[in-house]
Amino acid sequence: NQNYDFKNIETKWQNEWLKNKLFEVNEDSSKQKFYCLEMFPYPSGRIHMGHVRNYAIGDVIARYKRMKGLKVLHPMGWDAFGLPAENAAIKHGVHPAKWTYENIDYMKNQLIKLGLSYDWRREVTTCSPEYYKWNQWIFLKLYERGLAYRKSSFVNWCPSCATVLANEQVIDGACWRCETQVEQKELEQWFLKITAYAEELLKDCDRLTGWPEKVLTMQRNWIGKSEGVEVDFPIEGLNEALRIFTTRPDTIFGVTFMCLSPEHPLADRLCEDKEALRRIRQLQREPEIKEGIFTGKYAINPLNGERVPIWIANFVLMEYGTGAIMSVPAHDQRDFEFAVRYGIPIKVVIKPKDSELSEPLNEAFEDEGVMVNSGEFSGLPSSEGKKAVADYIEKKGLGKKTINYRLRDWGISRQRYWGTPIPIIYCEKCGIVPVPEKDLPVILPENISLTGKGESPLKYVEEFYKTKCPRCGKEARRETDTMDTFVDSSWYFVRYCSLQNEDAFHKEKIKYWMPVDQYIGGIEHAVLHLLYARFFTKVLRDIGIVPFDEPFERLLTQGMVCMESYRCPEHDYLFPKEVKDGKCIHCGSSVTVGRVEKMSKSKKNIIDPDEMIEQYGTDTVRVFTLFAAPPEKDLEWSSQGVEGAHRFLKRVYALIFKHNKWIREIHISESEASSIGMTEEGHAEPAFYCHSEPKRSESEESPISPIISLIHRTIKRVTLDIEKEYQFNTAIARLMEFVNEVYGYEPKTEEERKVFKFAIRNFLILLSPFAPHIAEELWREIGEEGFILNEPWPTYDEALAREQMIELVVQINGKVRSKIMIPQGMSDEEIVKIALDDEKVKQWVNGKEILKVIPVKGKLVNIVVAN
Ligand code: ANZ
Ligand code: ZN
Repeated sequence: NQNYDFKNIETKWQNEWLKNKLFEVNEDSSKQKFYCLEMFPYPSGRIHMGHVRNYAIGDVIARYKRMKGLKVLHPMGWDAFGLPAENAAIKHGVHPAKWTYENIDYMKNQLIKLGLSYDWRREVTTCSPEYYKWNQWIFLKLYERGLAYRKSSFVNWCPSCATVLANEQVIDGACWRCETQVEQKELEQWFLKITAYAEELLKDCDRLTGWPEKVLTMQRNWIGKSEGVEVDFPIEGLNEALRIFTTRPDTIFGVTFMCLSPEHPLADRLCEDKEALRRIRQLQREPEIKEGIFTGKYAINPLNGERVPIWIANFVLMEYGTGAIMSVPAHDQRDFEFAVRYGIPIKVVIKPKDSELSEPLNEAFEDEGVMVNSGEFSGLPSSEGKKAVADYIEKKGLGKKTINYRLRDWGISRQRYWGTPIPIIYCEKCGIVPVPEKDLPVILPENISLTGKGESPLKYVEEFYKTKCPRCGKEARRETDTMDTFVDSSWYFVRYCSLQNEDAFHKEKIKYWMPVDQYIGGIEHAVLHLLYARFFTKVLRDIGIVPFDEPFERLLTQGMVCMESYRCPEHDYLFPKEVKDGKCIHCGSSVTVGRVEKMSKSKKNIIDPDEMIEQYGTDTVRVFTLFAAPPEKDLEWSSQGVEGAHRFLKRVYALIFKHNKWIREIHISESEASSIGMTEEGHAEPAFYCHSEPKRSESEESPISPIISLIHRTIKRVTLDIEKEYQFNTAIARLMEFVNEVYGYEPKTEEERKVFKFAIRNFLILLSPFAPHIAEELWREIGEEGFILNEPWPTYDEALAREQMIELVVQINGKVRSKIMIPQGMSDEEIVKIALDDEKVKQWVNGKEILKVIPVKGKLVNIVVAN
């Protein structure tokens, strides 16, 4: 077919690939492996452009590594438990399971239509009992080791989602999903002791050299190690002390009040105003406005014997340190604001090294300085003072040095239906009894009525909760909460190592495939998912399942897919389709164009992948998303860009069809192959070429054919662009350049034809990871057999790939002042930079003002300087 019929081509090859099991992979100990993983999607209904981008990046890497000769594991699955399924059930009356599995069906088909090279035999669906059984198994292992425990605590509660949120899921005091203000609620909950691994999780950040620095910084801050001291402040009139945690013992002489968290066990005893206490407990934590109540009681500063009032304040967290603090308003901004608000004295005990503080202070002085008003410690620099005071406190038995982590244990209980049942039974006689391993999985019952109220739906399903105690056999009750779905995604990458019907923890296979060599996903998971996955990996290591410490060698966080939004005065936000020539298609009003930002349903600045594929084909969509920006940068959607990508592929198609008839007929012999730097099969092959010394010198004498040099250069550039930080955008630009250069070329002699065939053949291989369907189609068109994915990645000859050099002439005020050798084809911008950086040019300019710089045709730069 002379026309680029992408629809037929794409369906045809997708079917062929599946039929021929092209993407199925098994272990092969004689070969090096490469595990390429993209974050699995939540089956929300449809794939969006963010997915397309994520998976296209992964697919190029997987295909490239495979062509480089590695065994590539490239799996996909579904993060299938979660709230939206339940909400859909409440809203539309469909069962969460039905909703979820239908979405999976639809989305799987979309992924296949994107030409993604997944081994579907490994598909993971977290809501299936075969999968969540292992969530339960891991939970039991954690329980055995004391790493899963139950406690009553205040939890973040989203009244709108009617569920508990992990601290990680609360952003600026609001629910990460629906942005409702989060409240505090007391609940019995199951916790996983991630804090037991805090130090290792922190330390191993240093080993993750293949991770973006900003993700590591977020993880380190999240773990939040801080070194300080715990100090006991005796409470006046009570035979008890108030233990506080501070990182600034050097400020202890400046304490003017103490603060307890509203949840502190002493709060009830110290505070008589129960109503005020009740009120403060409802308040938001980590608040904008600091609120407090004075208890009427005093504590004694153990260092100077001063009496300081005890307050209860909403900014003190029960979960951090000891839940109580010594407040030093002169040197802590939060304390300062609180003191100003409530008229508490402010006492300076640190002053700047070389100046005085003017009092009263306008704000806290938080920097290092010199201790003053601090008894025998006065005069010490505060950094030394920290240590000196801490040592003194320890020596006098007033407290001890401690390390605190901001990281808190992971509360996993959710009052939800669509999740993994927690495998625990409560018996009146035996207490908490874990479900025996042999009884796993504890199956989520299908018959359920969902109300969306804050209680676990399973509480009302008698056939579920009614059970026998595994220990004494008496009537008992099952736990009716389910697990946070982040449990599911904390180990799914291990499950992919074996096939669906195989052992979930197949040690040999895990040893072969793990760790993941390249993980690709969104930056939004920088702390939540990525920290939990690291935690689980360490737990699985300690259980003896996985023989390594870290799950993800390299991490790529891809940028967002962005687009401008459109707004009509009548119809509010409009989909791009609803705008024609700047007008709303419904009412004709002019639309306002909003700024370029992340595609989102609420702003309607979205492009549906299905529609794009329908209109332009998958290869175009892939090439556009990969070409428009480097993977880690944000990408702006542009219809001209998509048109451009499409035009490029049409041009490739036309190029091949201009030559396919004769190309098919040509055979290249071994000796001919070596003279153009390739093997008989047509691959560029430096080894072969380099070993035949005489031929090298021959070809160095005669000028190299520009086509040979072009293809070697293209192979080199594309390969290096992929190897170096996956710069697919420039790699594709090279391929476009190649097509431009050869488009009008007509090989005449037999020799030229052979060279040209060689070039075209290699070009198609280079194109194939980006646009696999058209590459496969054209591969057959030029008479090749087999799948292009099974071809080895071409290598290049350094000598042949060398740039053609030209002389760049630099004139200053009309006189030639320097001549510089540069590669041909540089842009004006590049030659200007080279010219201005040249030593000779600098000498001639000699600090004079440059009035004008005029680049000419890539080979001359005129500089005009003031005299
Ligand atoms: C006295 C002091 C004086 C403090 C000063 C700071 C500056 P990081 O670095 O995050 O560990 N703090 C301790 N426990 C707290 C809690 N449960 N809720 C809220 N704040 C708490 O912070 C440690 C500091 O945070 C501690 O040191 C304490 O205030 C406060 F000039 O003690 B500091
Ligand atoms: Zn029992």
